[in-house]
Amino acid sequence: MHKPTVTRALSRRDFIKLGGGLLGVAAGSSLVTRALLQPDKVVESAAPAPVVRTTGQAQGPAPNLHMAASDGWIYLPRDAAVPPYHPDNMAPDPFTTYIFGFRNVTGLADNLVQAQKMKMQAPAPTFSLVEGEDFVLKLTNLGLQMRPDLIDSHTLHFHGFRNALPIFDGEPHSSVAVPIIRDLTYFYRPHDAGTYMYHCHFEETEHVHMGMVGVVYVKPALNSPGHKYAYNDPATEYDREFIMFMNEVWCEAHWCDSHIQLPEWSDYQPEFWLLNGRVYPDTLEPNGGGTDPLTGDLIAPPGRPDLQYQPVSSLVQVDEGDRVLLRFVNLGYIEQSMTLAGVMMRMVGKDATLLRGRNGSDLSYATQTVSIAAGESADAIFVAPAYQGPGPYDTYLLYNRNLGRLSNGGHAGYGGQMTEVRVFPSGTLPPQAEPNT
Ligand SMILES: [Cu+2]
Repeated sequence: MHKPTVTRALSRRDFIKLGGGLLGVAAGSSLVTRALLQPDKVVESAAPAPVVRTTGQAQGPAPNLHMAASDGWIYLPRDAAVPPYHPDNMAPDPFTTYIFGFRNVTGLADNLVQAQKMKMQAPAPTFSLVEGEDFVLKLTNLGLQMRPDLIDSHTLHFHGFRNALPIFDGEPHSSVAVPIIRDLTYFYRPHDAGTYMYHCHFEETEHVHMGMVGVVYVKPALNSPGHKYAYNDPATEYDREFIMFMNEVWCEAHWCDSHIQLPEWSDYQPEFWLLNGRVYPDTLEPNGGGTDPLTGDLIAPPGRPDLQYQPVSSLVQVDEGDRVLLRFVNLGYIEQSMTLAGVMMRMVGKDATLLRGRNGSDLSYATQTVSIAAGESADAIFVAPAYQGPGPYDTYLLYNRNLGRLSNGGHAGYGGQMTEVRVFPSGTLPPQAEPNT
């Protein structure tokens, strides 16, 4: 089809329209192709403030959250040996396993941010947004300490989030990524409550498996002081919430990255099945102590220096009668099914979508098992059963019902994706301030 030829130069407004990574989409129009053939005009049009800048320059909006991307070391049980890949002979004591990852460095001085190179955590930090409230996130790429030969960029892709502009999507194939020692500020305006996930999208088969994965959730506008909901539906009210983030570790791939080798991804065969970055029984250990303001480094959980970079406990502690929201996210590569033995859960949301029909019909359902494929999320609420005693609490198991995934490295004994739900007598626990506490 013939279109009239447009010869005018690219205006500043046209350039802003292009700025969202729409170059590929728009490239078919004669306006764009002709304008791009006039490079001096394009340069002249580059008036908007640059969003990419070097670390430390004080400009642009103050971020709600500042994330750093780099590499690091974590701990998986040493006695679950997978020779020669686990424990990794390059790992500094007490760690065993090389990762790529993220850290929350919000508010840290620039020198402390830089000092977090090779101190990333697994999984990446959970963060939340509020429906209708703008959110600004700065991502700084610190480079990979163990692999100076790799000049990999990183991105932060908010999986399932509807972006107006690809430049904020962290999907580098149609937009931009963050090179080493640079940072990029992403902007979000969340409209839809629910449980999402995020990951680096740069060379994603590798970067996702190496640990650049985490949970982000959007709180609904219905929330008010003293009342928390999963969605804008009174039936989704809860008292306590726990994130259950699932992925795997294939030791050979992690070893290859620390030893400057290339894994063959079609051989994918993980040996460790992680819940919030740890395997049972470490899943029951307490949370880490947050960020040390003097060094910017993570404070290890009490008595467990080896879990310094796996700060999230999966232990579910609740009072009888509590309404408990479990936010399941699977960002491994294999479908999982998690069973809460003896307690019925109600699935209220799937993939950040309330299970309710357009005509208002209730599509939620009761189950003891949540099946969740890679890249999916699920929101399940259970009511903690009455405390029966004796003992300080009753214990229920939450575990992967594929029993082959309840061992570490294929060795004898329990391991993998398992944790406990402990039900205390009414009035025992203080109100919950943060998830997984
Ligand atoms: Cu990356």
